[in-house]
Amino acid sequence: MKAVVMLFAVVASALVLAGCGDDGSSETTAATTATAATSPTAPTPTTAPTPTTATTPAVPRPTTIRIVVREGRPQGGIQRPTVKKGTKVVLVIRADAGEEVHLHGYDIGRPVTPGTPVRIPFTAKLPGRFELELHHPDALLAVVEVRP
Ligand SMILES: [Cu+2]
Repeated sequence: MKAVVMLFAVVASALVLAGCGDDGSSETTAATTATAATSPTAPTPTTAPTPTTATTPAVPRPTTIRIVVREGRPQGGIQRPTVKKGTKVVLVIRADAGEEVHLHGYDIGRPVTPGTPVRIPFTAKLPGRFELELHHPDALLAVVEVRP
């Protein structure tokens, strides 16, 4: 029985460690798969006043949000972009320092290479407010609001 308890403890701590940070790859894969399954023609069972049919172009362009970080701070202050649920979004972060950018909630992390913009493409299918952070050093870069 002791072995079983130990195993559980190991699994539990692994889950905790995965909560914030560096496991971007597996999360991204899952998100991409789910996107393909749910996105294009699924009817939206809401009371949203905007029709999603006639005015939608065939290939929606992604919403690009650009952030420049100098000396650990987002230039122009913390951005608070708002997008509609289902929008394809690309975060483009140009940072002169730091190890990782991390989009909370969607839990997407990407390593930072100074001088090279980091791209985080994702589909905004989770409504709420989500912090985009720089890690090591830590700084809040933006808060992305996804409206249902
Ligand atoms: Cu974080």
